[in-house]
Amino acid sequence: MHSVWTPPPDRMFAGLLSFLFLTFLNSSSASLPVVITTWEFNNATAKAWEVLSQGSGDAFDAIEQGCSVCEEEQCDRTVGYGGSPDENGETTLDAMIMDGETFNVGAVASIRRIKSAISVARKVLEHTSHSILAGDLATQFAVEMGFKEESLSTTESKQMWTDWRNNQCQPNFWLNVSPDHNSNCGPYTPTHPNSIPTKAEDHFSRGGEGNHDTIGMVAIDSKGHMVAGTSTNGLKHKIPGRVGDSPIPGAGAYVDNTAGGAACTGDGDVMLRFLPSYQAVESMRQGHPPAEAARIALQRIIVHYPQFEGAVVTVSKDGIVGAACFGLKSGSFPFNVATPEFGQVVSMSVDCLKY
Ligand code: SD4
Repeated sequence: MHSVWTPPPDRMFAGLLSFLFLTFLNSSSASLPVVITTWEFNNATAKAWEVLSQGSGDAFDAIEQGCSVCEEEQCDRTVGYGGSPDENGETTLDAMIMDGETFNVGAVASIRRIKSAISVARKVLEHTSHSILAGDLATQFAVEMGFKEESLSTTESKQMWTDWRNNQCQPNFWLNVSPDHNSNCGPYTPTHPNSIPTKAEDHFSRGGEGNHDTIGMVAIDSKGHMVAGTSTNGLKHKIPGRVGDSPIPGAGAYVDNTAGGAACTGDGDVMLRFLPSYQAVESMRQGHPPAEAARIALQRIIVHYPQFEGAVVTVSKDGIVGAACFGLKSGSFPFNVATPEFGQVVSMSVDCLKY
């Protein structure tokens, strides 16, 4: 068990935390290293912090080992094996790692039967000239790199899938098909698309409650080298073959040593159309503070998709952190930060933007 500090529900501490947070957000620089993680994945952030502060100190190792903790713990069942079964009942994984110095990216999309998606992504970065490998052929690559091929299903994920089948395959992500996808399972055939969907109303919630919590992480080592990473099993009941934002550079995460880094969580099908992580990094480059950069990235989405649900975490090259969210049912977005000032993992939260 890692030593993780989480604030007691006591008002004084909550006040102190907000004060620290605001001070931190408004300060012009912070000391390094720094790690920031989407959601409250304390053990994953603690592992990354341990690597940065006491281990190799390497940002790649911090991201890989931090995200791996979530893959092993099946964080919220939305990271790693045994979660988000697709329409065939299979769990597939998306993951990415990006180097803020070289802009090199390694990613796997819809990888099958391999648990350690983030580690395979790192192998893509380190042992190939490509950026993204997908599906069964990504599995083949992983096996060649020494990873074990095994089922990602669990009793729980099989039950989730059975319940969904027994509920006439509701909810699902189909549109303009016959038989009516709102009350029937497939197979489907296409019908004339009366109107091409542009606003994806309630798109994300179609996957049902709890369809969130991808891990996205950005780390800066003590020399200012930045690395970002993501790992997810995507959305519950996704159509097999679906790839979300997480393995797409600029969408799920983006990082540039000369500006900053960002990582996203939420409705990936919508987010990847706007490259919010890239947008946030570019806003930081133009001088916007990290929290504002996160807000700008989301505002670009919500003017078109007011039903959107998602969040962004940001960190400038100087180690100042920020975050923003929109549309989350809870009204706020928890995330983790570790810095030398805090000396450990701190859980923070930001209220979601109002439309
Ligand atoms: C996806 N963005 O695959 C991921 C899901 C997610 O928080 O982030 N959930 O669309």
